[in-house]
Amino acid sequence: MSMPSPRPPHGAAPAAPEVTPGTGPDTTAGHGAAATRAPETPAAGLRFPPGFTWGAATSAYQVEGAAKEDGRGESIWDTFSRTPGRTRNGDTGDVAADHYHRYAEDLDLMRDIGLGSYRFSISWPRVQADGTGAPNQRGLDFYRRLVDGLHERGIAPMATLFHWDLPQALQDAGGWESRDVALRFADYAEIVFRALGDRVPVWLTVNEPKTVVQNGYLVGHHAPGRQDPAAAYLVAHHLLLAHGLAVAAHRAAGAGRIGPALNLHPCYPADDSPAAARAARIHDGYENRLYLDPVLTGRYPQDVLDDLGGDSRLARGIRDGDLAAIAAPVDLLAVQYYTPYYVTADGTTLPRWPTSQAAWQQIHPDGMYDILTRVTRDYGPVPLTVTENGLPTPDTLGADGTVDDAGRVSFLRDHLAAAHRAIADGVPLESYHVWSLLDNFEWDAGYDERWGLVHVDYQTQRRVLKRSAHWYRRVIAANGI
Ligand code: GCO
Repeated sequence: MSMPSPRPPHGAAPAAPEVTPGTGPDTTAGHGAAATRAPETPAAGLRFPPGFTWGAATSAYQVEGAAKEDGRGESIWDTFSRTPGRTRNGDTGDVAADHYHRYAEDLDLMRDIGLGSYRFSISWPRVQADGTGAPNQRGLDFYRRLVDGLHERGIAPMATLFHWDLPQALQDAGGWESRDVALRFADYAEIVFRALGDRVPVWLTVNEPKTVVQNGYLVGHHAPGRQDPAAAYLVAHHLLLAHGLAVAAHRAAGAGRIGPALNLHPCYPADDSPAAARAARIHDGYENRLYLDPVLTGRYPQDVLDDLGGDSRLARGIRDGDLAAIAAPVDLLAVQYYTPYYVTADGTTLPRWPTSQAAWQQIHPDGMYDILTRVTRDYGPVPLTVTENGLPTPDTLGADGTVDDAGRVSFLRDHLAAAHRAIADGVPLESYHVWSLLDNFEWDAGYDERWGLVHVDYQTQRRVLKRSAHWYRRVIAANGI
């Protein structure tokens, strides 16, 4: 079986030299020299289409904190992060950015930046402490307050139903290896649609199923921390089934649009050999087509099924009607882009571009263009939204009270230029969300990596808009870069 290349655990040797913000080498081959351009110089005066929506994203476990409040149950990330040795510095999401208590202040920051859309996730264990049964009204009330607060400020809510924080009780009952969890997810989705459906115009079902598969079940450096390749692809099937069942529940409930959130990675051959081309193709199967194909065409990619073997747990786990359920028509596809892969003839991956502070992330803006145009070319004109794109930078609060994250400004500008080019070439991209609004709990990397437009002092929970947030405000006002 070919091994995909999930994000390496923290501590793995960096793939290539890290970029120093603002002074890094030109990572934008063909798009001007990043190294010599002042960070706030507009790339080319690029205007986005009228109505294009600008947003930022977070997820529940990464920002909310309030881990034990108002009836919230335990999630697998509570268990995982409290297990010694699992996260950097033993960090947990117990407090995180305290968004649960400070959401009103955060909503004001969003308005100040000028966001048109806020993509957040709903914590399943806040809504159903054990993942089943009657809803916890206090949990739902929090999201109602959040959604109302967004509307009051003219910001469109975009809600993700599952961003990895599976109720621990469901993990104890088998987790995503158990088909039953997909059915429980549909019940949970129905509860949430009933409570918030009238106020949320866009829903996302499951966030990055691939990362659960790869990081949670292959490499094991995300919850639930397993290293079980056979289970991993059965987990993929059940996550996709959960997606499809949630889409069906949404149709029954009515209002709004819905789709999945997939992290996609362009997979390029590392050299010109036919063997590298073949290896890149199967790599692409594991990274992209394993998720895109069933959702958008109702079939698993045959090369991946063959590679896994006819008696794989995935193959055995597919029941009649599953693929039809998974392929329930979606209204939009949410794309998350961070890094490309370069695949050698033997199926391993090589770095080609400088990485960010996250060793797994090579900075390659053209990859954004390539992945967006590819989705449109291969799957037709399904409306697209970018729901995550960003990088960590080692931001510190200066003596003058500012945070100069010049590296984030150049990263975002170059990726937006690539997105603009994709739109010009016919990609129906309707919105873009920076990952992330706030510095937050970056999973196994804890609080060491700062991904936000807004700096968070974790001692005081004081927020400061970084230079990138001020820059993004101008981008939004101009509807372009
Ligand atoms: C993901 C998640 C986010 C991460 C972000 C940075 O893509 O892994 O959706 O929760 O924090 O991507 O790694």
